[in-house]
Amino acid sequence: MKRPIIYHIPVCPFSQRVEILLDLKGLGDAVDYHVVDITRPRPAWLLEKSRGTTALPILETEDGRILKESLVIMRYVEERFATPRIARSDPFERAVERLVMSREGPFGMAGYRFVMNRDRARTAELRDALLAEYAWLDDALRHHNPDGTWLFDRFGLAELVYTPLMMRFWFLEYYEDFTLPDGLGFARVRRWQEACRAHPAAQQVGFERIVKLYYDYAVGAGNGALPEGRARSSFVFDPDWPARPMPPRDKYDRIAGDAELGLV
Ligand code: GAZ
Repeated sequence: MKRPIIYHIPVCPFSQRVEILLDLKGLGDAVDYHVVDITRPRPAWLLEKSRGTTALPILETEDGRILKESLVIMRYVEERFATPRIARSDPFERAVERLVMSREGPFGMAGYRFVMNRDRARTAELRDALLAEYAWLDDALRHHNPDGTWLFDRFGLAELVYTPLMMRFWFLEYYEDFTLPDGLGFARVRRWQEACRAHPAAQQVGFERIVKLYYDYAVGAGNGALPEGRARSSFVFDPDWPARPMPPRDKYDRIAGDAELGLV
């Protein structure tokens, strides 16, 4: 039987959202996955499907129609494979879920700007900008479910939108020594983050893989771009990440070469 195809980049947080959603529905193999190498130019056949844009994931339906944007693809999956339902069914709760999800863009951007920065004079400001996003989430979680773990009674849509980003932010723990401050303003979101990262439906990637693959982001090169002095991206498929050493953490002082990173 033909299935929808998701074209994606390994460790891309946006396609992990769709993987988690299908896993929660017990439909892990309802779509096929096609992996795209971000370190090479996009093939012409793929650019034709996307009509020229390069961001992934994109979903292709069985009859060849194309959808872009992870949140749009998630909603398509939720409506097309409607049971079990993952979104809240109560209209007010559904609205709260959407409100919480509406901050995923600024949240993701704040973490990525922080990890990519190499100017020590800007570190405190970028850290505070990310903490402001966490504080907003803490307030929302405390308001809607002060004593629980999730936004409502289980790992749902809001959780699966943020979890891939919170897992990527392991790179901040490693490269920036970033952790949520102790104390009240972050206790609720810390509990949520820990439970989200540990959820069985979200184990497609782990700490070591993220820290190794995102080394280039930590030295300021995003989306498969090559940092200065390097011939190979930290996102290459070969040598694969388990065979490589843990990268150096001194991102402000220098950029490690291909050999040191185990890329040759
Ligand atoms: N809004 C889209 C969605 O699907 O939700 C975002 C998709 C996206 O950015 N995909 C990336 C991509 O295909 C891979 S994952 N890039 C290659 C290209 O040619 O565009 C996240 C960020 C960020 C930078 C990178 C990423 C990331 O901000 O992990 O913010 C959240 C890329 C500077």
